[in-house]
Amino acid sequence: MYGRLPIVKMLAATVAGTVVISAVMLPISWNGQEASTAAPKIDQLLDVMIILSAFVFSLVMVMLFYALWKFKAKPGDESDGEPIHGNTRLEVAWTLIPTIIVLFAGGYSWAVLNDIEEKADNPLTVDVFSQQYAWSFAYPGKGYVWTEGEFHVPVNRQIQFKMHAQDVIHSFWVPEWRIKKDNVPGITTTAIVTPDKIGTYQLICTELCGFGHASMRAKVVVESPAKFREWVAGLDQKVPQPLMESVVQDDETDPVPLGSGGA
Ligand SMILES: [Cu+2]
Repeated sequence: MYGRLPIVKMLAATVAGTVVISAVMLPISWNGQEASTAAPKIDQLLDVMIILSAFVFSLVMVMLFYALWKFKAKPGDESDGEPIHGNTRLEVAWTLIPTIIVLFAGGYSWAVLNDIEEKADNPLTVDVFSQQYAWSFAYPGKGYVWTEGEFHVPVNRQIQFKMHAQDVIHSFWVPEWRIKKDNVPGITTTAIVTPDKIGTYQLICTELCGFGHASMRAKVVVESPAKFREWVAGLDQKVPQPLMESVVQDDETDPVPLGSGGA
């Protein structure tokens, strides 16, 4: 037998590792400014995941270095290692602990997702079209007026983005909103976000989609409802027919007139 593991010391080293890694990682603002109602909740989730990951990483490192130090062969020792037939307590522990961590992380993520995707009473629908290598946008409530490379949304109103891809998979990401969703050819995906800070942001394609992927960006303007109404009233182009077909196939889109409620 190897004797008992120095459990208390190993646990102390694991906790110390968790504290040090967390102290380095938590103050970093990984995604910049928070500009949607979902952002603080997602950032908090990320913080919890960082602490959990720091704990698991520290535990593995402590066990690894303990084993390296404790069971190192003496110089000149050419004999076989001791035969080992399992350790029930250890096996129960390394099954139970990860199970608890994964169930907790899954449950917590589920709760956050449920919360941030809860539908508001009067959402604004915006159709998003993505193709190599450009973004364009339509406002169904305004008779599908269409704009390229830049879109505006009112502040403090829930937006339901209906995503369409014309060729390959693209992905919709506005870092300050934290929301990220794939645009997949043949189906319509939905992203829900409530921007809560006026400003200009960047929409970034975050799915490697070809040669021009890095330049596939669009300007995002979050403004007051009045300014938004003015901007959208100035749009005079309608969605081109090939793009419109991908809207028609989406039987979920339920245009909410821009005039109703907040916008
Ligand atoms: Cu891309």
